[in-house]
Amino acid sequence: MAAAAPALKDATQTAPRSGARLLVSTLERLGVEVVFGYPGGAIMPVYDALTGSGLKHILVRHEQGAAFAADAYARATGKVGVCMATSGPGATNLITGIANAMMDSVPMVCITGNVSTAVMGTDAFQEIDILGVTLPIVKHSWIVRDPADIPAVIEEAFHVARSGRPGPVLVDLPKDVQVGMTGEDYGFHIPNETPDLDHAAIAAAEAMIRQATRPLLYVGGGVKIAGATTALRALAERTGIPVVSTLNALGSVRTDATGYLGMLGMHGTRAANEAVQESDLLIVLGARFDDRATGKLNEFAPHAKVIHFDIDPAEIGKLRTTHVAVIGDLKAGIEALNPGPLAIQPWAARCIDSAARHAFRYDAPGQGVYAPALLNELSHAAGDTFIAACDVGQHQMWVAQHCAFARPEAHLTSGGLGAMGYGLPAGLGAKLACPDAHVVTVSGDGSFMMNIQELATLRRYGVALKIVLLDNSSLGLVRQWQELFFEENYSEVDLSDNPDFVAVAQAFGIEAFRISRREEVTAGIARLLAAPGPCLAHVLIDPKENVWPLVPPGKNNAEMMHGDTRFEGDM
Ligand SMILES: Cc1ncc(C[n+]2csc(CCOP(=O)(O)OP(=O)(O)O)c2C)c(N)n1
Repeated sequence: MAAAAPALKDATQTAPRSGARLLVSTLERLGVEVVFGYPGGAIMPVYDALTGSGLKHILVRHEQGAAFAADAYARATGKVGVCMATSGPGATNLITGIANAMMDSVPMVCITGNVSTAVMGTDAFQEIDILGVTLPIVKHSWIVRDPADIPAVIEEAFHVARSGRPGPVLVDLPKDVQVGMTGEDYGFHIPNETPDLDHAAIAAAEAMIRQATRPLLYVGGGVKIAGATTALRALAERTGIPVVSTLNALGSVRTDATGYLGMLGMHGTRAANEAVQESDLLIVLGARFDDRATGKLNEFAPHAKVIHFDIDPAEIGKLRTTHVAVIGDLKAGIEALNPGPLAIQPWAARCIDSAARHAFRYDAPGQGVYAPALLNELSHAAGDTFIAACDVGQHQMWVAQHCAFARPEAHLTSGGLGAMGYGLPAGLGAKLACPDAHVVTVSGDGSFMMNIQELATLRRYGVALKIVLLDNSSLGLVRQWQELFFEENYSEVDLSDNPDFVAVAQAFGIEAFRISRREEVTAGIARLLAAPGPCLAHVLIDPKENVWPLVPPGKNNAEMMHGDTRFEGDM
C-alpha cells in the first residue's frame, strides 16, 4: 500500500546534507552491514554517497540476484535484507525477488531510484511507476518527496518489514529528493504494538488437545520467523505429539527427533501424509494451508478439528475452518501452551513406527550417482553448520526430503513462489551472512542458468559458497510431470545441449570439478567442503530419475504415488 511520508512534527536540526547522504547515514544508524544492488542513472546520488560509508555494497550482476541475495541474507540471519536498484528496468528486475519475499514472509527493504518529481508521469527515460507495479507484492511502500522525510521513512520501512508478519517493503526515491539538501531530520517513533496473549484461547486450545486421541503438530515457516524453534521443540517433547513440517519449516524439529514424521504434502513422506489424514486434531503453528501442503483441500485431514496459531489474523479461517484461533506472537503462544499429560501413546507409537517403516532408502541399484544419497551424505558431512540454498525442481524436493537440517534457518528455499534462479544468489547472500557455515547451493541445470552470472559476484568478493549442480540434462520436474500426467509428451524440456558447466565455472574463475560415478561421491563432497574459495561440483545424474512419493494434482494426500521402490522401505 502506498502511503504518504509520515507527517511528524519534531524535526532535529543538523548540518545540511543531501537526501542520498541522509539515506546512507540512516542505514548505518539502523545497523545495516550489507546492501545488495546495481547502480544506474536514477540512483547515482545514492551510489555516490555510499563511497566511504560503513555499508558493504555487493555489486551483483543482475538486480534479481540482489533481491534474492537480500532475501536469503534475511532468512539466514533473521535481520532485514536490503537491496537497491535504479528506476525502470533496474526496479522491474527486482520484482520476482520481491514477490518471493512476500510469499515466504521475509523482511526486506528495497530501495529504488526514480526520475525527478518534476518529470514523473511524463514517460521520462527509464520511468516506471514501481509503486503501482509492486502494489500487490509488498507489505507497504513509500515514495519520498522531501529529503527531510528520508530517515523517518527508512526507519518506518524497517519497522514494517520486520514487525507482525514480516515481508518486503519498497521505498522509491526520486532523483531530486536524493540530491535535495536538508538540515532537518524527522524522527520516527516506533509504536509498541505487541498484542497481549489471549489466555482464554490458550485454555480452549489446551482443552481441545486433552480431548484429542490423534493430535498432530503442523509446523509452518512462522515458527522460524517468530524465533520459536526452541519453544516448539520443548512443546513436542513435553506433550509427545507427533510433528509434520511444511517445506518452509524444515529444520524446526531436528530430522532425527522422535515423533518427527517429515514433510507433508505433494512430495511429503508417507508417514507425515498418512498421519495428517488420520489425525483428529491439527495444531497449526505459523502455517497457511498452502495447496502444495494440503493437496485436495476439502479432503485434507478430513477428521481433524483445527487449532490455528498465527500472527496474521487474515490467515485464520482463510482456507480451512478454525475451531480455536490464537492470534499473536507464536513464541509466546507456544510457550504458554501446556495441556498436561495426554493419553495419546498408541497414536504416537503408531506414527513413530510408520516413520521408521517408511524411511527413505539409499541403496539404489546401479553405478550412477543417486542424487538423494549424495544429498543425504552431503548434509551429514557438513554437520550442524550446513545451510542449503536451493533452486526449484526435483533437486529442491530431494534436498527437502533427504538433507538433515539442524535449524530452520539452514534451509533456504523459494517455497511459496517457487522461483528458479533463487539458489545461486541466495547462497551468495547466506554465505556473506554466515561466513563460518558450510553454505551449499543445490541447483539444477535449468535453474542454474537463470542467474549464472552471479558466479562473477562470488569470484569478485571471494565468497566461499559451494555449489552442487545436479545435471539431468533436462527441466527434470516438468519432464516428470509430462511423463506421469501428459502421456510422455516431452515438450520443451530437453537441455542436453547444456554448456560444459565445469569450463563455464572455471571461465568465471571458480574452482570446478565433475562427479559422474557413484564411487566419486564421498571424495567429491570432501573436496567441495574443504575448498578454500567458491567451488562447483558438476554432478551427472540419470535424466529419468523421478521424485517419489508424489501426490498427483487434484488428489488428496493419502493418494500418494510411490513410483520407484528404491525410495522407501517396506513397500
Ligand atoms: C522462473 C521459473 N520458471 C519456470 C518454472 C517452472 N519450473 C518448475 S521446476 C522446473 C524445472 C527445473 O529444472 P532444473 O532446474 O534443471 O531442476 P530439476 O527439476 O531438473 O532438478 C520448471 C521449468 C519455475 N518454477 N520458475
